[in-house]
Amino acid sequence: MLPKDIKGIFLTIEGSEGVGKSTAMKYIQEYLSAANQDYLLTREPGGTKIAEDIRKILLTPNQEEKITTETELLLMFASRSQHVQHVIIPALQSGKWVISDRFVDASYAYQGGGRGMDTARIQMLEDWVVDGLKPDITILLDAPADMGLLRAKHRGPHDRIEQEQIDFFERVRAAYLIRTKQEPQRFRIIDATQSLEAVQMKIKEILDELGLVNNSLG
Ligand code: Z5A
Repeated sequence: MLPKDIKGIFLTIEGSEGVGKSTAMKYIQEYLSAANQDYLLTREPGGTKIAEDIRKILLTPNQEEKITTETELLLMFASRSQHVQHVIIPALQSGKWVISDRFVDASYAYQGGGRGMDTARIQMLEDWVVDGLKPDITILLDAPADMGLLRAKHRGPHDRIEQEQIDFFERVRAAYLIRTKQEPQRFRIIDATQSLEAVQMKIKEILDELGLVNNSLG
């Protein structure tokens, strides 16, 4: 059961490939540091030793044995269980803000939307593994799949999931947008096709809304 003594704020960043999540995380880090807010930056899949080991299995291309859709989903939630119990909940209990680069919504978007997995199965795992823990705010960086892929192209070799075709990432984007309609109070959608400055301005407005006094970032 979710402990009652959660004191920190839980914020997640979501979006398809290359929309600027890592860049947004850096900006949020600067904002929280300037506001003297105690925080923890983390990511999924990953965030603990075991969860990072699972991440390697999930993202390393493997020609010898195809990872099934079921295995992919279960491993996402296995790593999430480690992350939630060992990192996210203790940090929130200590009053830290936790900022995670992806969380449960990514499973609905990638395994549900991208792979076509029945969302009832994802919901079942969410109920079991995450046990009621919901982000206070989720920032969705939204952009057409081709733009994200273009931005991400300049990095190193593609991981296993990044090797998917554009229609996969279009389904991911569509599934994210469905999530925003289901929980409009939690999501803040940012048009990620805008300039970096414009995106950061929107992120600042969202963080300001959360009540931290921080006038040092323009
Ligand atoms: N996954 C899943 O399937 N199911 C799950 O439940 C979970 C995850 C949790 C790992 O995610 C993979 O796991 C991911 C989903 C899957 N697979 N895919 N694809 P990840 O978050 O580690 O990796 P990622 O999605 O591939 O993120 P990314 O490619 O690193 O992208 P990003 O962090 O969103 O982008 P970025 O590095 O910040 O920006 C990309 C470039 O664009 C960079 O050069 C920036 O300087 C530039 N940029 C950023 N913003 C702008 C603007 N506004 N204008 C111009 N240029 C910009």
